[in-house]
Amino acid sequence: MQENNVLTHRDGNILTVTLNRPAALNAFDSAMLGALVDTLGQAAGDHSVRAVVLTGSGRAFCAGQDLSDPAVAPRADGTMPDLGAVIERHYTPLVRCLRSFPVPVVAAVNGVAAGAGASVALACDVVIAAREASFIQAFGRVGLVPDSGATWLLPRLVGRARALGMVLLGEKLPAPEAERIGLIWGCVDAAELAGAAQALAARLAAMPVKALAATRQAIDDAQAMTLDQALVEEGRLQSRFGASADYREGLAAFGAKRKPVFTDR
Ligand code: T3D
Repeated sequence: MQENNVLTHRDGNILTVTLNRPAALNAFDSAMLGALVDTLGQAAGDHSVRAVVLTGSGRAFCAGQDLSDPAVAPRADGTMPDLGAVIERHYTPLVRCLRSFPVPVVAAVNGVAAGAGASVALACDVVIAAREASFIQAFGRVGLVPDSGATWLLPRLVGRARALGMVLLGEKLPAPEAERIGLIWGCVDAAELAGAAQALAARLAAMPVKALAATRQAIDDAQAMTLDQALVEEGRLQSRFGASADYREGLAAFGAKRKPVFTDR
C-alpha cells in the first residue's frame, strides 16, 4: 500500500494500482493525481514490474476531475483558476506516462469512467470492462472541452462521427456497446473482471515487454506518418529488436520447442 487515495498490490511481476476515493466515485483531486503519477513513475523505474493493472475502488472506475476540488473552483475573489495549468501540471504528465510506459498497462474498468476518468482508462493499452460499466464524455456537461488526450484518441479509436457524437451529446455509453464499436478491447461479467484483468496482465508480463512498449509507440507514431515513413520506422525498430536478448531467447525457445523466458525491460 502507498498513498491512501491510490492503493497498490503486488502479485509477482504484476502491479495493481487502484484509484481509491470511492465516496467521490474516485474523482481526481490534486492529491490523487499526484499520487497516481508518483506511483506509476516508481513502477516504470522498477524493472521487476512487467505489467500494470489500473482499476477503481467501489462502484466506479473514475468520475473524472473532482469538481469540488478547490484547485478547479472559483477563488474567494470570484476569479477562476486557469484549468490549462491544472491540465499541464497533472493530466498531461499522467497521459504521457501511460502512453510511454515501459510495460503494458491494462485498465480494468469496474464502473463508470467519466471525463478525464474515461480518457485515462482509454490511454491504457488494453481496456477490459465490467458489462455494467460505462464511458461518459462528460466534459461538455460542465461547459468544458475534452482533455487528457480524448480529442486525439477518440476519433482514432471509433472514427470522427462516433467521437463527435460521444463528446457533443455526453451520453452514457454502456461497456458492451463500447466493445462493439471498438472503443475498448472487451467486457466481462463484473464478478470476473479482476480475474480477467490479472490473467491478461500475466499473459502480457510473460511476453517481450520491451518490444510490446515499442510496438505501442510505433502504432501511435504511425498515425502521423505516410506508409513509406512507417515502413522505414518499422525497419529501424526491427534492427534494434533483432539485436535484443529477447529475440535470441524467442528464437532459441522456438527451436527447442519450449516456452520462452523473456527478460528485457
Ligand atoms: O478541471 C480541470 O482541471 C479540467 C479537467 C477536466 C476533466 C474532467 O474530467 S471534466 C468532467 C468532470 N466529471 C464530470 O463531470 C462527471 C460528474 N459526475 C457525474 O456526472 C455522475 O456522478 C456520474 C454520471 C459519473 C455517476 O452518476 P451516479 O448517479 O451514479 O452517481 P452520483 O450520485 O452522481 O455521484 C455519487 C457521489 O460521487 C456524489 O457525492 P454524494 O452526493 O454522494 O456526496 C457525487 O457528488 C460524487 N461525484 C461524482 N462525480 C464527481 C463527484 N464528486 C466530485 N467530482 C466529480 N467529478
